Amino acid sequence: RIQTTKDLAINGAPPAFEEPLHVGRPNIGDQKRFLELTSQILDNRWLTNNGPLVRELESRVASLLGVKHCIAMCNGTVALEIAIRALGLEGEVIVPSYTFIATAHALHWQAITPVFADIDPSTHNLDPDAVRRMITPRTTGIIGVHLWGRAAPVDELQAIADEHGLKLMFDAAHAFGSTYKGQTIGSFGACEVLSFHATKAFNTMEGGAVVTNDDELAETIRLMRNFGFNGYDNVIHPGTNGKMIEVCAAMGLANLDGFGDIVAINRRNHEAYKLALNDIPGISVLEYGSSERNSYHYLVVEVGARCPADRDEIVAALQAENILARKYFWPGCHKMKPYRDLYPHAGLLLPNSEAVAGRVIVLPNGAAVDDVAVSTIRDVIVALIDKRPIS
Ligand code: T4K
Repeated sequence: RIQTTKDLAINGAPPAFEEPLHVGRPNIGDQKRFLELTSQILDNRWLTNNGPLVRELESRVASLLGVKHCIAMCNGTVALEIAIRALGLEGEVIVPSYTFIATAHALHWQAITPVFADIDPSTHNLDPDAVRRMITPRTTGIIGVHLWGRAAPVDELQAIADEHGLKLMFDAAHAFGSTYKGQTIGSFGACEVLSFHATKAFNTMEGGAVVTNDDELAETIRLMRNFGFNGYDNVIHPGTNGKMIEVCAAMGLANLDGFGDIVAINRRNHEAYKLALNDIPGISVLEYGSSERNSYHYLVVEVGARCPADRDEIVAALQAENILARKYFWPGCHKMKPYRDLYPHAGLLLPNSEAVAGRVIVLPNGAAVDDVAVSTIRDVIVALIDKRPIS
């Protein structure tokens, strides 16, 4: 048991855990069902190209989210790229910098300039006033990100888009099953993009989807996902290969039924983490509130100025114990190599993004986390700040 600084692995003691405790350990649902479906795939010899399991997954996700169309893809990044292209975005598109790099890359990859707008430090999502400040004559769209599954300011962003004639779409990679004003995320903006990556609350190993209520857009996206084919030998649209394979759909179908159980485990862990950590000076566990649904997948902790240890010291101490805490999404897209050379002064416009990126730690969550893990994480932080003055 860790009681003093001498017991910490950073000071030479053995690590608290022999095996690493990961952020993003995949949730595995009904394993028997997955293996049955996989065997069915092999028997049918239908492995990809809009197979029966992909179509079943699309229809189940669409009805779960209350949206007309779900177009499954090989991953969330390709889904973003296709949605951006299908919407005809070009020139400049406004995005947060405080997000996973894929949001910016999906634009840059298509020679569109991602223009980074600052976030509201209390929500970690785009600040509508900051978005307004970044609009130029070259702006064609806005991509809001529902970070940590908490909805972006959908109504405010829609109002800005309408006022300036811009397209609005959402990166909903974190937001499977979340709500905004009581409505399930999936129907907002022109379309929303989901990620079903292995590390997400709901996963298909690799995978993603575009969801939309727009029939014409859905049709274009379906064509673009499959090289623009409209039947054999007939290409009617430019396209790429964004198809989901049947094995991934099988994983999705096997995971879908257990999604509620995963959320319940995450919620329970969230309560345990709050009890264990919130009385440490300067430490606070991000709240999801009771008025909206959230998968509680991301266990986000903010390290404030009152904490005697800084964020990086805490992460280093936890990692030494084999608790692989992450600094998502430090340092912000605008400071990553492909963008920092393009926008050397972007940081001046992004004070909140930089501050939040400097104080967030994401901790392990899901079925692998138990009370021992939570109390060990508390013990590590308490031992680290032992006898240091509180600022
Ligand atoms: N937009 C947003 C806002 C996103 O967050 C993402 C993805 C996207 C778009 C793009 O969607 P995809 O194209 O990925 O579908 C991870 C994920 O790779 C990425 O999907 C996710 N966001 C991001 C937040 O996290 P890394 O670089 O942190 O992953 P990595 O390899 O370090 O894995 C995380 C931890 O999970 C590790 O400690 C190991 C553990 N792990 C991972 C895998 C894959 C396992 O235990 N088993 C596994 O199979 O990006």
